Amino acid sequence: MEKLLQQLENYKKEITAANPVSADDIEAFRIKYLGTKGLVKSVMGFMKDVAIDKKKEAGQQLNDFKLFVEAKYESLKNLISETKHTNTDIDISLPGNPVLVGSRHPLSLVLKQIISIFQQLGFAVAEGPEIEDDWHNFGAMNLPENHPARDMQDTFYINQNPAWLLRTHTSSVQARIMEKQKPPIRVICPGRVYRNETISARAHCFFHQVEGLYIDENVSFADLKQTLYFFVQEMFGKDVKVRFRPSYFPFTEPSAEMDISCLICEGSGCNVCKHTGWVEILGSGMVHPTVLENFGIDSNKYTGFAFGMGVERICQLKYRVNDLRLYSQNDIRFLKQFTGVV
Ligand code: 2U9
Repeated sequence: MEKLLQQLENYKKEITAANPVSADDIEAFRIKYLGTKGLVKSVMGFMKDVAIDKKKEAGQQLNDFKLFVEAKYESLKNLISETKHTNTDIDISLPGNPVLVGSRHPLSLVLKQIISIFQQLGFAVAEGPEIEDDWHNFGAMNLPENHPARDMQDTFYINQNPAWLLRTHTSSVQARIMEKQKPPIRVICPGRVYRNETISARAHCFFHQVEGLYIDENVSFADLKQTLYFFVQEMFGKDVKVRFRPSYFPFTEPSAEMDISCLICEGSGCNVCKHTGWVEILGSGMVHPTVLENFGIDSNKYTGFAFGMGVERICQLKYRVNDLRLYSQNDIRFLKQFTGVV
């Protein structure tokens, strides 16, 4: 028994020191120690020479020895499968598979720029729901019941509940702000709006707006003009000229549309400006007293100006995008032209 234990210790030392690396050497190790004619089988044969009262202990020792050899063999196999991956299969000198990073959508780029210009003037940014009720989209905005903008032709109503509609402008967001907040209010509201129009190069069933609202004591039309002049100079450059034309919106009085000098022909006349030298870029006006009173704001104490612009329109003028459908077709040849332009 003593001799057997000594013998097993010697074998363990030999096995611990064994260091086969290649697959062939590890297989030779298996055959030598764990094969049908291997060492583990042959030491098991010693059992028959062990005295009867020592058989239990000897069996234990031999079994431990077998587990020891098997564990060593498993660790050698794992080692080879790890080195196989790092050294043999992967050629680290090969160029990697290119990852397409993509780029910002032109409307996102332009929107980001519009927001940052108004932020410089102290405007906060607010967002609101795209599904609205009649009051926030129309009623509060002084749009009378029979106004054409309420017509089923223009507005998408929700089938399940026609009291709900898809907002036709982001004025509904300003309405929600005026409900909660008292003047001074200085905010811009960017977002998607919906109108039921036949899709063409010049119209889509949705587009993006930025509307602005500034209400305080002594806000004047001069403030409106200077604010919007600053905006176009930042957006289109210092040389751009502006003009205001009288207009009409139910929610502003007086109302005005703003044109900028044509960026293509610099005022001399071309197709883009229809030979007028001017292109329309946004609508604006002094907030109608009725709209202020709708929210409990004293129109004798407070005045305000508001404006609205289409992001697609600004992007069209800045980058000469002449078909509205391009913005939503996901054509990579169109989209990749805007990588890093702003
Ligand atoms: C409140 C009061 C007044 C927002 C305004 C316009 C003029 C305007 C159009 C421009 C092109 C919409 O995207 S477009 O089709 N918008 O001309 N929007 S004043 O007036 C408001 C808003 C909120 C409480």
